[in-house]
Amino acid sequence: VKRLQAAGFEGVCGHSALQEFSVSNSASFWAAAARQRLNWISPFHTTQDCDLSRGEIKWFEGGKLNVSVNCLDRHVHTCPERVALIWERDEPGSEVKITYRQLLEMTCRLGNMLRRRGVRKGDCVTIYMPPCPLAVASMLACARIGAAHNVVFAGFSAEALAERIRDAQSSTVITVNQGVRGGKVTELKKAVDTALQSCPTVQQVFVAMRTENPVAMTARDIVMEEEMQKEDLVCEPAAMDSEDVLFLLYTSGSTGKPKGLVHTQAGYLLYAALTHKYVFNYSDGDVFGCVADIGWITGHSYSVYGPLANGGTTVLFESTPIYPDPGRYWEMVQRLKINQFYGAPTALRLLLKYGDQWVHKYDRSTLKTLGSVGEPINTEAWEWYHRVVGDGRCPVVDTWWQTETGGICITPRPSEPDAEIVPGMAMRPFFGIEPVLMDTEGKVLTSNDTSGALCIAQPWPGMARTIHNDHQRFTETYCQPYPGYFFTGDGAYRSKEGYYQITGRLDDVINVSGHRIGTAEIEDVVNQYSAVAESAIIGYPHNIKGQGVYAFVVLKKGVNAQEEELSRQLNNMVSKKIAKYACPDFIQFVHRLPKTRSGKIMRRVLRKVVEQDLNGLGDLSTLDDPAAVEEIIQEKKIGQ
Ligand code: 6R9
Repeated sequence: VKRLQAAGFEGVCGHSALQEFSVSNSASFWAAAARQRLNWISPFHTTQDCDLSRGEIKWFEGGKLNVSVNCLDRHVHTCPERVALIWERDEPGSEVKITYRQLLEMTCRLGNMLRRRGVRKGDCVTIYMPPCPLAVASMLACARIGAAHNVVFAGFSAEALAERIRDAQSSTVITVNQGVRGGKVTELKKAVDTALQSCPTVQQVFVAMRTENPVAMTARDIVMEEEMQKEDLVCEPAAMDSEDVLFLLYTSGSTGKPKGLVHTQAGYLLYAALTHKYVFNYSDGDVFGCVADIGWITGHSYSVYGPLANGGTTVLFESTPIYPDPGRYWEMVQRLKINQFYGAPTALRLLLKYGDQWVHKYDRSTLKTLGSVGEPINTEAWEWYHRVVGDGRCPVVDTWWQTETGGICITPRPSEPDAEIVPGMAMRPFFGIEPVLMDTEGKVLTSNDTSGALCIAQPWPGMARTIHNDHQRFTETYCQPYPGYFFTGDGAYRSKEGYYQITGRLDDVINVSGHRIGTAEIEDVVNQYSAVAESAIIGYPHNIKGQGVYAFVVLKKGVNAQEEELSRQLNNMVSKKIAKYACPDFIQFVHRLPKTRSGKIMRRVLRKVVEQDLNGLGDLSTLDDPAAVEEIIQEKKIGQ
């Protein structure tokens, strides 16, 4: 143990010993890591002060640091001309490279601009932008002056944006005039205008010009590039406490309202940096290609904070996997000489259908590690990724984690480049992570070859600290289901060898093309439609999207409308209020929903119906009216 502590743990003793040490001596492990990996303005005095049962999580108290200094200034001192960002724009071959020096300058100008325009430490700035250098610089500028950021995925509708701006109480929004994706222009500034009709707190909107097309500007709008040019290249970084808020990021839960998970400074950054380095075996000079949007946690941790904290070169991907053709990813790998590629199973499933020739066309010899994230990866996609994309040479790391965990928690090769990998398994915990499986009674399952609810037994620095303005929801969701443990909402299987495989959500959250969405959120929108009495939204297996959306809709009595027209209108509403990906693939109008006698919709039964597993309907004895199920089976839309 002494040796491990002294050596700071790099390359020492092999993975198992290190992993054991990191869990049983978590405070000394993380203290050593924090001292070694982060630049501190003043040192922390208490490594950890956590009470999982109350959801009180504090790391590195007493310490002061600035996240943007850790991501920029310290690398500018050693290698100012190293490329920090490669902006892979929608049109292949039009990429833009930004060095660490340039990114620091952009960040400082933006930091000064925000400060001069009244943004203060503790304020929250909403960023509604596609992946681009100005978006990253905006995030880092917030970090520099001590404001929190709230990045909203640019695919979200105006209403979804408005809800997040209101909840975050932002008075400043940063956006672009238009987005460009898959050869199409999206009207992002217009969406902001619509959103702001219901956001009275917003006083100013900075608009960066992604395209040359002018957009309508109002008195509160400011052209960002012009404004930045007025600013100084030097911006004094704020000295932040370890536990000050770094950002909010909204994600879906099992009830209607999205929750703004809160991540703080030091612990989050340390965890993103360490996982980025060890999970992907990232070395100096590598080009890291995470194709996630910056509006998701994957973009935060592995396009922005992890790679930049490590002084890496990171790709910002603006396009889609099939633009201009299904060879896009691999053409990009060849052109940018990407060494680690990190993407989602849904894209792989889509691409493998187009055939191997799209992959073979391009030189992928730079690739060293292939990562997967966001949803379970099926064997076919895993094998294809490994055999075709990686030519059987590159390890595939199936990384399990969540917005809540801040960074990767279960993954095949934390620090051990030659470890065994079982296809389709997330395998082993990262340092400091102690996964446990729980049975239905809330007892820890100690044996192997068993399945249960996945919990994590002790806190780690990257975990979310609370839900913005709703700590009670935080403790109820994550801490109370299994007191003393962090509950993930996922189920998992632990193999005979002790390896983990994630089996999927245990709650009413579904995963459509890697986008997490609560079924209740969609129901909420559908139920707002005047003709609808009630609805039930169910996820069903979909061979490309992973899960698709199936809607059961009960109309109000006396409504006599055309089903096709109604379906079209309901789809429009969902797309307008949430996003396109949340739209149902099937809408089945039914007379009634199967309910328990206490009035709860029996989703389990509906799920079995859409999965076409009629033998698995299970116990129907609590059903109020068994005929309801029969009707639904007769009229079901799927599998006909
Ligand atoms: C990083 C991210 C989290 C949920 C999570 C789980 C699913 C993520 C997975 C996976 C199986 C993997 N998930 N990675 N399921 N294998 N490798 O995706 O965060 O958007 O918060 O979603 O995604 O169900 O609970 P987030």
